[in-house]
Amino acid sequence: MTAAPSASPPRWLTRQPQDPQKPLGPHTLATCEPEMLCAGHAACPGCIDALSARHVLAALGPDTVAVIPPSCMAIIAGPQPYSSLKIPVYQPTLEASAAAASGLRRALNAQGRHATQVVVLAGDGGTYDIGFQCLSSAAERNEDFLYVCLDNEGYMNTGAQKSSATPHLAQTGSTPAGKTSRKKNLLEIMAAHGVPYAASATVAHLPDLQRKLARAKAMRGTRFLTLLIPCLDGWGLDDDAGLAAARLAVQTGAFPVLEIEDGRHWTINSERTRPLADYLGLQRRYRHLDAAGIDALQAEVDEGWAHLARLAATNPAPTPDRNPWNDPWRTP
Ligand SMILES: Cc1ncc(C[n+]2csc(CCOP(=O)(O)OP(=O)(O)O)c2C)c(N)n1
Ligand code: SF4
Ligand SMILES: [Mg+2]
Repeated sequence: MTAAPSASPPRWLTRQPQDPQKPLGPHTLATCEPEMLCAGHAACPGCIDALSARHVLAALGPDTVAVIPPSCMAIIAGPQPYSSLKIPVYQPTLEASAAAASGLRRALNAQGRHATQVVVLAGDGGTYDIGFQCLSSAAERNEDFLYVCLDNEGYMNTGAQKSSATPHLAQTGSTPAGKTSRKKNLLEIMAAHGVPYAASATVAHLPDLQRKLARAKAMRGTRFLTLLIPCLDGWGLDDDAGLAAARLAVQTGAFPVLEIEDGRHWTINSERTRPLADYLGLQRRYRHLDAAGIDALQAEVDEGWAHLARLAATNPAPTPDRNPWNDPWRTP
């Protein structure tokens, strides 16, 4: 006997459009900020793309408009009127996020809505590669928005192809033998534009991320924040390993957590406490490496870290509260 078809349609079909006049829901985040990303979104279970966006939006507050180009985050935000976000979302082409954000900012200013935040939530492909021309020219004009790159180190939404954010030797769908070139150093490129604020962070170090979001929110001009998002599917991680991978990326120095003010004051907010092999061993995309491959990557991390240390030593942050040793994320 076949089962009778269910009388009720799938839950996502029955969700009602968000009422912009309705007060935002209860304060559910640890920060007591209003929640702006609803449950029931379409991220892969366990993915920290959604968790990261949730904290970014909570820090910015309800008076925010988002620009989200094609990416995993666009899938998570979902189509109107069924969007998982309680704020207005504009989806531009993959090339055009920074131009869209520039235009939105100017339109809001023309309406006198100077306090409304404009935030871009874009993937690494839409930032390092396809949207880079737009981002560079907006940064050169010092357009007033916060650009958050959700860096999962590949074109993940379309099946895990390599981007210029993919690290050296990592396997992707389009680099099955391992990527032959290194990851583009976008943070340093943004610093070279002289933007007021450029920083890296992860949601696995939440107090550090929240502090950086608060600082970025309080500034005007182009603010750039890149967040490492271990992709469960593309990196070959267990469903519950996203946060552990982000933590290991920082602890091994594969993803240094830092801040750059006005393009010239460098502060390293993390320290290296573990060998790179601990981080690589968690991921399927490095399973093809032998000991020599792992050593080569360790040498690259060492070299990158020495370069950063020189920058931070010769161009330190101007005020004492930027001292990384005071950063709250350092406590377990
Ligand atoms: C110009 C252009 N090329 C290709 C695509 C197809 N496309 C849609 S989403 C996507 C992946 C974007 O990757 P990324 O920005 O890293 O975001 P992720 O999916 O990894 O979150 C691609 C290639 C497109 N929309 N526009
Ligand atoms: S493909 Fe990767 S980054 Fe995208 S939602 Fe799934 S786990 Fe997250
Ligand atoms: Mg990506």
